[in-house]
Amino acid sequence: MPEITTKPRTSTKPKVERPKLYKVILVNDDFTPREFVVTVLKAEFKLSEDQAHRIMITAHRRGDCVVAVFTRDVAETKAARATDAGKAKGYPLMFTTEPEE
Ligand code: TYC
Repeated sequence: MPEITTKPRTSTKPKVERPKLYKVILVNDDFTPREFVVTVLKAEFKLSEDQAHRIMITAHRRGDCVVAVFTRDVAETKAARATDAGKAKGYPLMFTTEPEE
């Protein structure tokens, strides 16, 4: 009778993958009032006045700014809700999403 020997597995491949994260990006425009951008950032992303103001000013000066990172579904939902808040007031305010490297 041949003997069967088994080797313990030494692979370190994780059993659960980490979900990919997506950036929500605030895009500058020439029309949306600064204070409205701050209000939307505070409401949708639960930022403080100070955090929201810094992100708004960075987008205003550089063209865009990363607001936060989330799983894909959460990032897309928040970006759409924040963009719609501007649209409801007739502003071209825009939030986009893109995968993290
Ligand atoms: N540039 C706008 C203004 O001067 C303010 C603004 C900032 C709009 C950031 C959009 O993502 C934005 N009124």
